[in-house]
Formats: sequence, C-alpha cells, structure tokens
Amino acid sequence: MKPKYLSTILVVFLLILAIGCVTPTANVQITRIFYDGLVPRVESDEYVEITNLGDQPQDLAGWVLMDISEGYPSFTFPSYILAPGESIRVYTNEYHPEWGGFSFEYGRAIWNNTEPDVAVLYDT
Ligand SMILES: [Ca+2]
Repeated sequence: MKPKYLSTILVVFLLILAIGCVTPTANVQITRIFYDGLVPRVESDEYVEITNLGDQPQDLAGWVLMDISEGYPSFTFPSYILAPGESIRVYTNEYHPEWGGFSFEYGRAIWNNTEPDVAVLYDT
C-alpha cells in the first residue's frame, strides 16, 4: 500500500473520531424508584424518577418505561423535552403536573416492596 493511501485512511479515521467526540449523546437515567407508596394497598403514589444527567436537551417521545420483572406495565412517553438537569416522574396512578404529569394509570401497586422489581427505560 502506498503511503498516500495510508495518510488518507488516517485522516478519515481521525475525522470519524472527532465527529464521535463532538456529537452530543443523551444521558437520561432512572435516578429513583419510590417503590413503597404511602397510599394504602394501591400505592398510587409510587413513582419512578428520570433525570437528564447530560448537557443536551432530550426529547422523550417514544421512550418506554417498563417493569421488566413482570413484563408489565409499560409507559410510552409522548413528546416531552427533558432539559439538562431536569427530573420527571412517572407515577403509578397519580397526576402531578409539576413533575411532568406522567402516570401509568395503573389501578394496583407496580413496584414490589419486599422483592425489588427492575425498571428499565428504553430509548427509541
Ligand atoms: Ca410498592
């Protein structure tokens, strides 16, 4: 291989590396599960808190929050721009506009109080 081609390959490689470094990546994570609700039996006040830990706004449209221990319920987000540092909550069956107003609208407790369930947040 001629040196000319080697340098071209090197330039392309560095270009890909540079684009990878400057492209903003989402860092949205589950930061809390309030699993032991205070509302008797139905625990409608349980919630999962989700925070944007990155430095770029992230649209949550189509993202899915699910209890994968049971495989249900799941919540699919509408379009919502989560600002850097902002937290929202998905309640079991309550409506809190100050936390984004998201709810599973589920009539029973979701998150087990004794044997922890696993919550997963899927991006699109
Ligand atoms: Ca619970």
